[in-house]
Amino acid sequence: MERQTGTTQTIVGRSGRQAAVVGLAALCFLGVLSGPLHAQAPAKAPAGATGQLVPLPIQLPKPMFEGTPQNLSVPNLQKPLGRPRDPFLAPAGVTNVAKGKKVASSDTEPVIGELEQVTDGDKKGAEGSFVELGPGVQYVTIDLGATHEVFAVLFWHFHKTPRVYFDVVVQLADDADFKKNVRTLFNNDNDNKSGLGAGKDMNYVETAEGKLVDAKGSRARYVRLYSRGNSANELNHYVEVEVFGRPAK
Ligand SMILES: [Ca+2]
Ligand SMILES: [Ca+2]
Repeated sequence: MERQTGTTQTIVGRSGRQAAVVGLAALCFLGVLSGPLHAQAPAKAPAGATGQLVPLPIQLPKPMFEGTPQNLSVPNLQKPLGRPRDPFLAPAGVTNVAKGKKVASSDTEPVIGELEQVTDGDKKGAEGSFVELGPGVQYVTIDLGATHEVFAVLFWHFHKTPRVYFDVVVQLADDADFKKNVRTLFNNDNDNKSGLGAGKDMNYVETAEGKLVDAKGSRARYVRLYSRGNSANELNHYVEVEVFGRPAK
């Protein structure tokens, strides 16, 4: 649609109203003919990208609830999209490089479950498929084992029931202690309660789709996710964290 609008504006500038009317009619005609074909065409790579971009090979778990989440009195809450998330494009061959990787945490003795569950590939929303960390600010750190080009971080805190996790911050770094080359990909702690700096991202409701954060091909070995309790209790949970990337050259 953007391209069609641009073409129409060009015609108006060049040849006046009559040409614009003719151009619009032609575009509408073309639109009728090509509309269904366009709808089925695969997503195109943005101009200037190197190599072929394809949708991330995301495999979603079964939803545990349907429809619009119940009313949650949470400020700065993102409105649900009401349809599946658009495909996220990344270079062909990018996979979940976090699967089975080592996980460390601010809570070394989880209340329920084990830290390994953060990267074990089990994304089910059911009981037994999440690790529960203590109250307050807690984080998990995933060691990718080597420097990777990271394109997206996809994570599920909990998706058995609709919840909002607070002060979600996602960071990349070159070291396990997050002192070297720290980059923040997402931060919805807008009042800086967690002390990592105020973020501008919005609160969101957990669903089976998980939360996908753009990492723009950043190079990093370590990925860290923070949270500070949720709308149902003060605890912190992780069902799974996926990091879509490829080994850095
Ligand atoms: Ca898991
Ligand atoms: Ca906050």
